[in-house]
Amino acid sequence: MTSFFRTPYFDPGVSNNYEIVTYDRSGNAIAVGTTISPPVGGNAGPRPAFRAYRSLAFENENILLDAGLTTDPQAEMLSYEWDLDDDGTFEVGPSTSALHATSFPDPGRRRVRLRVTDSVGAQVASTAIALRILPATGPGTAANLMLGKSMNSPGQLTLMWEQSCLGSADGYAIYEGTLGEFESHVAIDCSDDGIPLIEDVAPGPFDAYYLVVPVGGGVEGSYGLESDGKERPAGHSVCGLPRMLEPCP
Ligand SMILES: [Ca+2]
Ligand SMILES: [Ca+2]
Repeated sequence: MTSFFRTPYFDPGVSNNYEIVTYDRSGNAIAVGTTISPPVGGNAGPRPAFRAYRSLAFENENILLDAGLTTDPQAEMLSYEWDLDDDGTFEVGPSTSALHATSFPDPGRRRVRLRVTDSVGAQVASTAIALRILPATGPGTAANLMLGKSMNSPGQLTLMWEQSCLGSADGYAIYEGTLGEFESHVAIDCSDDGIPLIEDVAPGPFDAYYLVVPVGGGVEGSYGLESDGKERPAGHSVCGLPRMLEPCP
């Protein structure tokens, strides 16, 4: 029997050691090693790697997939595709963004894979990672907001957040304010469809804070809970009494 294995994992111009281990159904194993010296030059495929911010989530709760760990030996522009049900069809993408937010409507186990293509067309798929989706328990889940450097727009920030109200928020508003001057914030972006739960923003010329709030029916929901358990504005329960939304640009 002859089989072929493709791999993007090699270093050109030096000896690379590989070992193949085969198992039978009883667990007996046999290993065969070989050394290959790939020529210098040419293109090597990308090396896909990703992580999920939440491998355990409720149904319809946002899960952020981040392929930012992917590398390419030629440091080429990469495009990303996602197979969200591990059936071999990559139904999301291709996109030049390494981030993808998704959710699943039913509880159960899901396997997700990433496929990356470099600018020469070399394409490599990752192994799958498993996600566990739990039955929803109703509204009131506090949002987690993450902040990082934008991978697509140098000098900008990427805001990533989770849905804060299961099933009840259909959009979001992003506010920017000056640190130390609470309620100095003004609206800088808003959406009425709730997706994507990722936005790049140009940071202000000051020490800024950001608020991302869910929006339902034109009113602003809760800002969520602070780490000390308090909520702003005081007296509002999570996803409870709304405050009127400020005008969005
Ligand atoms: Ca390449
Ligand atoms: Ca698929």
